[in-house]
Amino acid sequence: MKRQSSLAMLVLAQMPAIAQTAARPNIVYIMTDDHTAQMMSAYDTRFVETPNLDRIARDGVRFTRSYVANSLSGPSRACMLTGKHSHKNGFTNNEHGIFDGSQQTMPKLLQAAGYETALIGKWHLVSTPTGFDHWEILPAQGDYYNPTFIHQDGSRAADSGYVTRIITDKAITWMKEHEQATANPKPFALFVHHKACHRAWLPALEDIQLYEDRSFALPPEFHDDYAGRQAAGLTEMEIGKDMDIVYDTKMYVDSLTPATRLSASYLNMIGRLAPAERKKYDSFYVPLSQQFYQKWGTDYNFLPLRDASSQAGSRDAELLEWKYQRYMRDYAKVVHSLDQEVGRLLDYLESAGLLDNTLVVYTSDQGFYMGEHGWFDKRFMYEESLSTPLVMRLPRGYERRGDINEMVQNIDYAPTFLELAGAPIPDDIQGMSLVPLLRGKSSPKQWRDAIYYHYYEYPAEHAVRRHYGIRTDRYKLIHFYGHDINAWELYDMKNDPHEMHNLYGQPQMAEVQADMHRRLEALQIQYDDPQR
Ligand code: SGN
Ligand code: CA
Repeated sequence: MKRQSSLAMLVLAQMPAIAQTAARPNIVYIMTDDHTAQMMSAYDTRFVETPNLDRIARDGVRFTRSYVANSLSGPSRACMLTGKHSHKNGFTNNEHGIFDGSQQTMPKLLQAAGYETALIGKWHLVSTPTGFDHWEILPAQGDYYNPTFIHQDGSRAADSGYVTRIITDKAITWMKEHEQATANPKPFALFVHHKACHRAWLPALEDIQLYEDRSFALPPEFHDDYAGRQAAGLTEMEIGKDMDIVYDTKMYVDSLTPATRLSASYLNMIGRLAPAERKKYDSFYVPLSQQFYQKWGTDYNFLPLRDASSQAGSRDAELLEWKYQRYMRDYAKVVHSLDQEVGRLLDYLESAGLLDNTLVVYTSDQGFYMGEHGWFDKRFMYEESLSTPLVMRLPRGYERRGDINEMVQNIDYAPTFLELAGAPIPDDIQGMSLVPLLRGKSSPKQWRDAIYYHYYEYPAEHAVRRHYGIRTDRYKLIHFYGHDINAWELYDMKNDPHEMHNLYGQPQMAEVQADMHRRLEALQIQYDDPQR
């Protein structure tokens, strides 16, 4: 890939300057927060319809094995920006990380190659963005309603409206201004980073009624007892045990509601609504909450509600399933507006005549659990949160269509964009350019046969222990480590796709296990991870 890119540079160097600009595609990178493939109909038709996101896949390509390197917001973003694993870019976890913006990043390299770069939306890397000609970011996680943005001059101001719509408006405005600024604008790379669909899944007011008549099927492994998987049993991310009845499921009536761990945060979030908006919000959630507290009472012990102890037909079991339905419905509403807004962005690109010379990428910072193993949240190297949606609409000249089944990772985006821009790919970038997969009608013969993963944020919210591991086509080996755990897990992804049976140490797996250990160590050496 690197050889190809230097060839591209050579060709480029011989082209006249204007032709170079005209030929190079724009990049529109749309990244959502916690949007998982189960909730995108191009990947999974069980739950929601996402016609606009699917349109990107339909007109372009869908990656069926798309993974992150560290399933958490800040770390994922740092991997994407640098093309390097967390131990190399230095941002290993949200709690203590400050991204070193002086390091080499893909946006800076794109700038050096003559691109104009812009970033709009969630940043979450603490330090001030570098490498962007224009940026407007949400502080930390940002808010859904009337959100505050930080501007390049350091000022902060709240915009009116719903965050997904505002981010889209800002992105379109920036593109319009960019296109109109000069007769011959530079190619651009625009990073549109949505807050949707992050917890606590607050819907756009116009979508608040959606999905209420839908009853979502429970995932098959909803009632997991975590046998044989120590780290899974130690978490604080169970829908039953850990979802806050006020903050997460939005059951709040002024005079009735018990104070919960997160009820003050809930009031802060919805306190951002203007009086007329709040009225609309309350007209939906307050009657639901009244019914809820009438049924359950306010002194019912909503927490802890542990699935393993919930007898079928018991109050706990009924409440658990009710929480799941609330979670699914609210998340689905947030996805709906996201889908609409991505459609609006695509429409703009089309009407401005930009679509055919633009790479449009749609992805998320990681996947998410929609009740699998009884969970919400992410962090684990198990499939639902190791994976992330990845679809692309390709610029003119890139002929690939349909599914791409090679294993790809978010460290691959940086070298891909650089190669596409005709810029050299520095040797220290650890990802692989996806351009060979996008060019031509089929994949090249040589590709990676395993991916490496490393998660670091413990002790922290949701209590997922630190772990690293390898996934190959067939197997997955994970090591959970730290002061209170030292546990290995081995899965056969073909016979056990839901990762319910830890086969580590089983005699019939001895050969596979030894081979997976060897391959894991080889990857840790290749990526130079000191933690092994
Ligand atoms: C917040 C959420 C967590 C979530 C992290 C990280 N809690 O802390 O549930 O795991 O963000 O998410 S909340 O009470 O503030 O909603 S990430 O996507 O930004 O990494
Ligand atoms: Ca996230």
